[in-house]
Amino acid sequence: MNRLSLAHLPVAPAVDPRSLSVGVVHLGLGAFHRAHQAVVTERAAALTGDTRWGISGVSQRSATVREQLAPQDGLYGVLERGNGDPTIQVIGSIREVLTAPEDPEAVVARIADPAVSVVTLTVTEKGYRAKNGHLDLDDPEIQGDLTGRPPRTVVGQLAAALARRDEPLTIVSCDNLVANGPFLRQLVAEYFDALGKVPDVFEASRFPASMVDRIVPATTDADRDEAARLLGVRDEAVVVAEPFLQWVIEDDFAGPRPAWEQGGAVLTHDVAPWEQAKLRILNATHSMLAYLGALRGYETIAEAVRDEELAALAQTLITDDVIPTLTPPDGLDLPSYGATVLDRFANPALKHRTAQVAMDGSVKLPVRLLGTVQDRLTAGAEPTTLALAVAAWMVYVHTAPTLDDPQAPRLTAALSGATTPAAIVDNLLAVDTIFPPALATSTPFRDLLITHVAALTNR
Ligand code: CS2
Repeated sequence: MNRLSLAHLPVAPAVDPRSLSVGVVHLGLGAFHRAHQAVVTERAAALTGDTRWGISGVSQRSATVREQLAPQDGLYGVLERGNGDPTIQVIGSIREVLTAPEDPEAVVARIADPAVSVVTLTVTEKGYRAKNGHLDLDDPEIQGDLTGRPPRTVVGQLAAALARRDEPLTIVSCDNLVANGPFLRQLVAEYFDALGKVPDVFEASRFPASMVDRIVPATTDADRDEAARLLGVRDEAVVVAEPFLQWVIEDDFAGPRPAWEQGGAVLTHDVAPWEQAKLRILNATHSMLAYLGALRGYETIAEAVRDEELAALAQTLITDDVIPTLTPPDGLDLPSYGATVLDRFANPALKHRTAQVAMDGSVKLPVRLLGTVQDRLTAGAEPTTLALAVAAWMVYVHTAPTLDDPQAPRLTAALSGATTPAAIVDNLLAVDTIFPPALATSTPFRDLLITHVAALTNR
């Protein structure tokens, strides 16, 4: 069977890829970007006829993504799995693939290119290399970048490129972090502080916040076979997604940008209420279902949320513990949003693995759960179900045969010799890169955690 490419194109993308020049650099060329920003960017180009916004995608790790996309001229399918039969659409907005570890200089040069005015990022929580809310200056890769070598970290890449630019840049974080844009700006500022020089262009550059939402499970061989069946050609770069897609972006740009609003994004002056609602409702519930579901032996989120007891707990988390901490963004009804989220999780065709959502808990928990716990405690409330979610993570960390987490060594060390619920809770609460002092020393929180850990380990 032929491989998808410009020469073997069963369905044309919305825009002729050959007409696009590179105007956006995307850092973190994983499945999520391909199913999200790349789709919105292409739709915008199709509707406006503006051909300046082809994407240069940067893979931060292995060459796998390049091996998948380059032989396909950057083309790939988005396999949408909703209620009915799956559908597939070929996307052509990615015009170049760079692999950072192989050619770090090319990444800096591309971001510094005057034709590029926007950088977007999906590098996951750990890609920011922060510790306790600041750039981790003890991180060996950050230290390496600060010596002036071709940068290997995201913050290093952005800083090196900004230092070379004459025109300001807009950098749009699309990761699940609180105030992601301002946070990234602060990390880049801390990097420049450590260097002892700030380029002029930094002040005028912009770091809008953005909220992204689409469930994109890791692609499997079965998905690739399905894509081949639907397309009649092999697509090694296919990604799977649910029909739902949302992108809310703070309208704060330093220069030209794609007309993303034409592609379905919402441009607004205040992203914070959207972002808080999404992180605290969707991502928090996702993590809770991942840990509780994995502990019950469920492979997928859909199986977990179809367990009546777990579905009821997810609902209680949203209604009792999360919604009271939120201010709804204009036009969003929080209870119905919560209901939609649980419906989306129940999509059996997605096969989103609990193990995938469970990974990197040490960097996800603070963003999704711990801020809400803190708010409830401050309000004098008992965050019972939030504590259950955190306890489920604790038991998962304690029992998982292998731990996929940037802090795995520290977590394993913290738990060595801990056998009682109180010891498990106390040893993990003492991990100060996860739990801020106010939570680590909260008696009501600790008591709830011990009760839940005891119940979960008894099952
Ligand atoms: C998930 C998210 O893997 C995870 O931790 O909670 O990737 C989630 O699927 C997306 O944020 C949905 O927009």
